[in-house]
Amino acid sequence: HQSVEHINRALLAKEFTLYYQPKVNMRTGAIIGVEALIRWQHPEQGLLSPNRFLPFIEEHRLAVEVGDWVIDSALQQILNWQQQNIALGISINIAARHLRQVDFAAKLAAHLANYPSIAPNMLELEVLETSALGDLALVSKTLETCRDLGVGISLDDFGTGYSSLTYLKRLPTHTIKVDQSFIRDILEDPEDLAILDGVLSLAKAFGRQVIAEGVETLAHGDTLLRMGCHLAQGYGIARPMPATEVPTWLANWQ
Ligand code: G
Ligand code: G
Ligand code: NA
Repeated sequence: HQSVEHINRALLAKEFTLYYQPKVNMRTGAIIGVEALIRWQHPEQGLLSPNRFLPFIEEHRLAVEVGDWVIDSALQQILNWQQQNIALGISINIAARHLRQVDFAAKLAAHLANYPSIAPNMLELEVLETSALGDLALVSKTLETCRDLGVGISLDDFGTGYSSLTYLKRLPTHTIKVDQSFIRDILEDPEDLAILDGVLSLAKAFGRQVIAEGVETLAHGDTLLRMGCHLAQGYGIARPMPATEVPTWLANWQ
């Protein structure tokens, strides 16, 4: 399934789908949104996770087509939930190649204009810190335009790339997502705890929110709360699920 032709056919056949993983405020219990995670419902191979096909897509211009599909699908889903009286924002992952397109922000504005009943702050872009973003001046300008549209911006997998601090300083992000590799061992590893503490101070100084990724247990949640990190996402809260399961999950939360 690693060819441009296969991916294009899958797009046409509507074989891609988005799963959604909730993000919560553990202190208040509020649901702050969901992250959209792409899956490929392959006719022969079943449900494929992104690591099976995204690396290939991101080497090609296809990253733009798939990325545009993700933006439109997320907006469609926000509208669909709105019509069920569910006000739920969606975060989408943006590939570096997609973000580097000079018309990225203009196209995002055009997508939003197709959904006049959706407030732009219902959409958030997760920018992957590990992917070389390339021309930082261009990316920063693009993200500023997106921010000015009202769209949220978060810096994903924070701490794992080679230019975390530069990105923190230069990119207009609202939120930092601490990579799950720093969260996993916080119960037993004082060094990871020190990293988390440092990231929380940095974020505070820069006026950014922090969300912890990969929160798998209640004990992780308790430790994070004690450290002052209230926002969390992870299997301990919910696994990524199809859109149809989200309303039931919301009704049963707490
Ligand atoms: O569930 P998980 O296997 O969903 O996702 C693995 C990784 O794939 C995520 O960490 C994320 O960075 C990436 N990913 C998931 N969905 C998308 C998407 O729609 N677009 C892009 N560019 N990356 C995605
Ligand atoms: O980096 P990004 O936020 O896009 O990461 C999402 C990836 O992490 C997806 O593959 C998702 O399925 C996975 N994920 C989400 N929560 C957890 C968790 O609690 N533990 C682990 N191991 N993976 C998680
Ligand atoms: Na992400």
